[in-house]
Amino acid sequence: MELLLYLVADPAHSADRPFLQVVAAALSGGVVAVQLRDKHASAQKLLKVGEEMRRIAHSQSASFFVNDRPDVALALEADGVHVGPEDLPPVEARRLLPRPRLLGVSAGNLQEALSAQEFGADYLGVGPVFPTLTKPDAGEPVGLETLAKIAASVRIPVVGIGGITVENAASVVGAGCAGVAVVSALMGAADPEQAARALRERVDEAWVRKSREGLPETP
Ligand code: TZP
Ligand code: MG
Repeated sequence: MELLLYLVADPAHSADRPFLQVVAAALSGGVVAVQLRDKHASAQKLLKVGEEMRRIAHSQSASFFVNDRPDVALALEADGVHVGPEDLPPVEARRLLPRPRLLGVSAGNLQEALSAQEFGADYLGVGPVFPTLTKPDAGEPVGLETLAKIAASVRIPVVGIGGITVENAASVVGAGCAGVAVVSALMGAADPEQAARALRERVDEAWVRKSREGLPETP
């Protein structure tokens, strides 16, 4: 499962541009996983947009996730679903969407992270890492230190989310995350393809640094 750069695609943040065009551009720039997040859409609308988004994502070898709705993820044959505290609990989402479909779960602290792992999550979205205006009810930022503690305490990959930009993306990977998840850094970018490329560069560099640090010194 690739999680280096995960786009949480929400049409409410695409700055009045054609939503799927923004998503396609971000995918061309290096997004490896995309999640359809639309808090206001009917199931019908999610199916229609999701069908197209899955096609675009798969044409770029990216994974396609649906936010909140295991039923819609199932109907769309999505690669997975992402659930948070107000959605079906992970154990129920897992029952509806057995493996090999992927289950992503939001966690804001260590206890939530461990519990999500126990109930079958394949990856965790931990945040908000930094302050964000995108999700006003996201709670207090967890910060890099807590993020690192969570990432070190679970066996499954963690993506950081919330307030992540090209300036701070490397620190999130440095804290132990597999990748970064963003909304506004890509949905609101003037040039989403270029913005994705710049983010991927920072994330990839941070991974190279991390792998080097993990290697023994060469004599
Ligand atoms: N979950 C925690 S923070 C957040 C979500 C969906 C919003 C992230 O948006 P942005 O614009 O990348 O800060
Ligand atoms: Mg949710």
